[in-house]
Amino acid sequence: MSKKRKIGIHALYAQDPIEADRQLWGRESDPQSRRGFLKQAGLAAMGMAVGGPIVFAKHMPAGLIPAVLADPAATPFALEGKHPDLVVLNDQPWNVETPAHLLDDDLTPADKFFVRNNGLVPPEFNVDQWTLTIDGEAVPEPISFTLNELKERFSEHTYALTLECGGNGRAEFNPPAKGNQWTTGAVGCAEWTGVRLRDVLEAAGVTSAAVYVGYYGKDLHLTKNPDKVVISRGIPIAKAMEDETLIAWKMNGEDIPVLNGYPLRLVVGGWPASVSGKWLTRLSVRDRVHDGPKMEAPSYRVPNHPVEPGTEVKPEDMKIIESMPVKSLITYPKTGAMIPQGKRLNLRGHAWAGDRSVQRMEVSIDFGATWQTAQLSDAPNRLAWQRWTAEVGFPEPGYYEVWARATDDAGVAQPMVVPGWNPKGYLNNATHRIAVKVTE
Ligand SMILES: Nc1nc2c(c(=O)[nH]1)N[C@H]1C(S)=C(S)[C@@H](COP(=O)(O)O)O[C@H]1N2
Ligand SMILES: [Mo]
Repeated sequence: MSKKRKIGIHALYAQDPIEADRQLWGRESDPQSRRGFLKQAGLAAMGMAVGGPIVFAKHMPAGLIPAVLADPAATPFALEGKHPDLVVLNDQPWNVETPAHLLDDDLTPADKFFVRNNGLVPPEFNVDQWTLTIDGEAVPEPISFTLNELKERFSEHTYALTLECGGNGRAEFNPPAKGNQWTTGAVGCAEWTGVRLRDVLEAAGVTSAAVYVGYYGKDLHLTKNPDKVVISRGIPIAKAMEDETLIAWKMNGEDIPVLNGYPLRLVVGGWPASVSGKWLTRLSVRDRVHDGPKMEAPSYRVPNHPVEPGTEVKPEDMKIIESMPVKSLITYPKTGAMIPQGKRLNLRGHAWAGDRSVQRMEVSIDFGATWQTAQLSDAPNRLAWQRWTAEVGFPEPGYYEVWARATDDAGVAQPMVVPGWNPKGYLNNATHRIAVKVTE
């Protein structure tokens, strides 16, 4: 399905069926024949692209573009348990983003929460036997807790916490960065329930040698090699010890969805969500910066100094991303809204700022020439996004764009254009904009 955008053909048949066959199916078709005869390899590749084997492939006319690829707006095969209008960027592994208007809820419901998997969801397991082991140089000896022991032994805490993928907004960088082409939807804010990571580290006897806490999860590497670790990132000990850093088993009061880390995950608000390890089985309390897969450059790192777009940056010139930058979304109305002349429009959205809070929210209907202050609510707790609302009027019928800009408590505002290019396309916090048409 990741091929969809590249093909981008809306017609039922390609203009040039022979060329289309070559591109789509990897075969040469017979111009005299109404059918194309697929090579095995082409068939397998097409099966991957459409999400399953094409049962009646032998009847498929030459040059036919499968409907699933022909309509770039459609997300045909919804991910089980997720809202059908989430956008599938990749299904091996699953990477699925949420359109802005579906992020309108105060707390993102489980079925609308984005999915970013680096590997495959863990194969079947017995949740009663799930254990979490704490080990590493900065604990006296490894210690394990079953899920039930965690629940019984430590006090439970609930926080609303915003998770945003470090690569959210990547699609806008130029030259493009490889990786999932997230637009605006790799973000969500849910209420998470669990125990404090700090309480568990203290029970494990964390020593003053602790520098970093790295996680390990039960997901399966894409190669299906059980010995290969998919991803093992971590956070500095100070972030690990914050009140809001949770080892969670509930999202919005229910079991966490399997795709989002059931039965146990780390939730570290305000930092790239890649540090919020899913399917959590082990925490390693390190006496150095953790060195698991995807800690090394260029993963989740940006250049130390601004670079010209397209520059190759040496690993030693990159730093690990910590707090995410200030950002906001317009979640109502959906882009493309039409409103009658004379009617005022109520806008809504969320704003967040990593470890900081958002201090000011503004909207513009004239491409940023003038700005109007929006109402901004306090967050329910630290590291949760904040609701904003605004009411705007339009002078005359026509096309408008609504732009929204947040400023954090250190006075840093979102840029109106895509900020600092970096090799992996992280940290795009440019202002969100929507199209509005005012009709006569
Ligand atoms: N075990 C494990 N944890 C993981 C990942 C993963 O692939 N495996 N992906 C990380 C990344 S890059 C992100 S952005 C978040 C996404 O969390 P979500 O799928 O619940 O939205 O999980 C993080 N935790
Ligand atoms: Mo991510």
